[in-house]
Amino acid sequence: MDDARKAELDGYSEKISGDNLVPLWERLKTLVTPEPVSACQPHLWKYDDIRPVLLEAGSLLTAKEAERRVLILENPGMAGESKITTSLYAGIQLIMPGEIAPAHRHSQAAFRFILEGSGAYTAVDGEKSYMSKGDLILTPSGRWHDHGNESEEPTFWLDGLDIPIVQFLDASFMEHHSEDEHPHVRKDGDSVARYGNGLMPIDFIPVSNTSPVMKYPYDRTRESLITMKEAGGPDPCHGYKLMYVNPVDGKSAMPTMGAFMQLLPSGFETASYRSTDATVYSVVEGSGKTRIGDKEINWKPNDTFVVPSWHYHQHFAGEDCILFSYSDRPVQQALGLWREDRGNR
Ligand code: GTQ
Repeated sequence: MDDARKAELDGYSEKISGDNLVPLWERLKTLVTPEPVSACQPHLWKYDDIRPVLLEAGSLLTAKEAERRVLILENPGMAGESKITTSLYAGIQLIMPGEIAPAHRHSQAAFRFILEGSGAYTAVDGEKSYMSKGDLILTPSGRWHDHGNESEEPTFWLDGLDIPIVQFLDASFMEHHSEDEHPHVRKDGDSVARYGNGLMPIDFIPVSNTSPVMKYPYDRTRESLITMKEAGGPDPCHGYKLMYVNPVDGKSAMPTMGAFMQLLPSGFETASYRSTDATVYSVVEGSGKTRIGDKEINWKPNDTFVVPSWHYHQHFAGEDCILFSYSDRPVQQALGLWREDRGNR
């Protein structure tokens, strides 16, 4: 393009900018890309780095003062945005013995993936789910929830929330309960007994598209994985991988976040794989490494790491490893956008 034409086109853009108009021909290439382009970067957060500073926050302010005593895991490619991936939030929460994190409810859905401690709980609409390492506990959209710690030890967990999705849709509502604790109106573990044993009350009518099971205990998840491993036949890309499901419809336990648990046998090396759902991993057992493009991340238990959308990656298990992960996969699948590439190049 010669200088005169460029000046003419620039002049045109300048002229219409005051009318809140922008020529698409200047933007098309960045708006509609041939492949996903993301600010999200591969990154590792080591539990050994987070634990001491979070404990320090434990003596700086109470759970009640903070409302939630959490350190946000912020992706270095999206500083200031409180996101771990473009669509999802992650934080590590601490509750000290005897504390209550007061009851509130919000549009954002959350889950707790327990890292350390036992005897603390999350109560959802007054039903307590007690925490042990590796448990997944749901807090569906719009339900009252408070956290408490009846044990003698600090309890740490990974919070996964769909905050950036709700923000993107401008659909956030939040309220505080009049009391710190919602009245404990239901028996502890009620939802697991009713819906989590391969049974369901006859004529049950679901009130939402989130699983009615509030807790997926680790001992059961682990038993499933170990049994599968003993039977053999790992998937080349995933090892032995399970998805947390809503027993009502067999779909993802949560509509906005897919949650998964996988076992990689000692010495296993996964085949190169990529998918459009950026994925957050929390290491439950074992140590190993993950190669993401040309970056290598060495991880061990309770570390958190992120694999961005459409990045080839491979996991290497130094010993038998169990990895929890979550992503926006159910959102992309509901919209017909999800893609994977099993490396058959
Ligand atoms: O526990 O309700 O990490 O509302 C961020 C927002 C946790 C919670 C977070 C929240 C919570």
